[in-house]
Amino acid sequence: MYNSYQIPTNGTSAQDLRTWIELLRREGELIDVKAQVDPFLEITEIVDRTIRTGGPALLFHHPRKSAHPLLINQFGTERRMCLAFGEPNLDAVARKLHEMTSLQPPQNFSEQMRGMGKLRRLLDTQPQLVSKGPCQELVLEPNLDLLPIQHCWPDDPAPFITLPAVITKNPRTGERNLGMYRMQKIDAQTTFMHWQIHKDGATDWRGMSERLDVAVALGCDPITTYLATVPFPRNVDELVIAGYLRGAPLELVKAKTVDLEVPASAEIILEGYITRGELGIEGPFGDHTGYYSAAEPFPVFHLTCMTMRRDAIYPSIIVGLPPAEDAWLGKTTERLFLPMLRMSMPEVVDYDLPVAGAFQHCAIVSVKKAYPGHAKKVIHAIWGMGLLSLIKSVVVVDEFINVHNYEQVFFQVCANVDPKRDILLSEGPLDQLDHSAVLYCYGGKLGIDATHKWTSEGVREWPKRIEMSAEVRNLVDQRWDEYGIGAAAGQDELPPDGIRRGLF
Ligand SMILES: Cc1cc2nc3c(=O)[nH]c(=O)nc-3n(C[C@H](O)[C@H](O)[C@H](O)COP(=O)(O)O)c2cc1C
Ligand SMILES: [Mn+2]
Repeated sequence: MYNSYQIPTNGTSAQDLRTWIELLRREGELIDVKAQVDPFLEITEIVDRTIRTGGPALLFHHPRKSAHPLLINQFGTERRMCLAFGEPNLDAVARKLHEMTSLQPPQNFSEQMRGMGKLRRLLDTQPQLVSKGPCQELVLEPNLDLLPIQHCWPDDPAPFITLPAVITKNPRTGERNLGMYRMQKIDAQTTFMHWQIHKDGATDWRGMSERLDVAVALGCDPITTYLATVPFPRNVDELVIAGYLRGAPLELVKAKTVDLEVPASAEIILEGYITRGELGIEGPFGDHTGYYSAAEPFPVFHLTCMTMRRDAIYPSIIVGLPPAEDAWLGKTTERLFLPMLRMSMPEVVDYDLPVAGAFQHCAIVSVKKAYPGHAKKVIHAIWGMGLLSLIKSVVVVDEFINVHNYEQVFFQVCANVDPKRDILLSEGPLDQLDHSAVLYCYGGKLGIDATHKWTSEGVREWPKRIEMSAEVRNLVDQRWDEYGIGAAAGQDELPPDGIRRGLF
């Protein structure tokens, strides 16, 4: 459980970017910047400093050389993520999603009624095709020069669209996918599409025949934008989940020049296509690993049309040395997937993907051990599960350890691990952005079993942990004021934002 917040909208969420901006402004979570700023590097430096101090979302009204305002850092804190969902904490969001994904046959009347409620919500929130939408108020010839696309870091070769919700359909089944993949600007009508090989977008691309239609939504409601970053299994339509979590269907309109539907309330839509076999060298790009990712071949996206709202707002994000704005996007996904992780591994108590591990290098998992080798089973299971299979190092601790307290975890690793007995070295697929891997997307894996070992796991008798008795703890709690020492220190395990900055 992370932090809980006062959320004025309680249970409801902003249905488009403009109501979201209004909400952020009302809640003191957004600052309007009227000074002219340069999308070439300057915005990055401003935002980087803002994020590192837990600062507000920024709406730059006058990016240089563009008539469109630029919104950034909308997702930069845990509270803003909670505001986006209209829920007091991220576990409440996880519960809501879990309700939907775990519809079971009801066992009794009251479960039946509850189940009907969920089913009704699911049916009532399916995406809906409508004939008109604000995202098509203006229908333009494609011209990316109009947008304040950021040139993020000094060694980037060009500006990159960093917060796009990219829509494709599986060429064989027609199933829709929504994903976020950066787009390097090549010229006013062309970009690259950074579909890493493990992603759903890349699956659709590999399955394409001569032409693959693509639509890109910029400036959706916050839930839809966030869901583009979530690695759901390929057969899940992120727009269905969006409706369910928003509590209202996502309205879609037919794109003008491609065979796809797009979110009606988005600020800007880029329509276009990818031609089979057409690749160019994308990157390098200052990435969320804290390093420049390598220049590599990626598909070329040709724009056929650009539609937008009048006075459209352009959304952006900066990634770089963690923690950056994507920290809370990742942490939200970590919370969202805990119930799903526990569906296939009920022994998992909690897990943590450290921000410093860029959500791909490290997982800490606490388990309720029930049999010899149980921790090692969990390590192997993580390496076989969805995108978690790309995790490089897995640390397993006992159920009573707080996985979010890295000092506690490190203590367990130091105290409980015999390197010869408790380290698992393996190999397998790694994230495409992992520059440390010996081979491309493939390399070594480390599992650390930091649990208490049992004699059945071949150890001498394990010692007892030092713990004060509950009786004495209660006594001291009650008498504390009497001692005159002042407020007890060290009760908060985590700072208010849940990120232990001192440990990066
Ligand atoms: C800000 C941001 C930028 C991202 N850029 C990329 C990218 O360029 N390429 C990529 O493959 N994944 C990128 N991701 C991760 C994907 O969005 C994520 O893996 C998501 O699950 C992709 O959707 P899919 O599972 O439907 O393929 C990015 C995530 C964020 C938060
Ligand atoms: Mn997907």
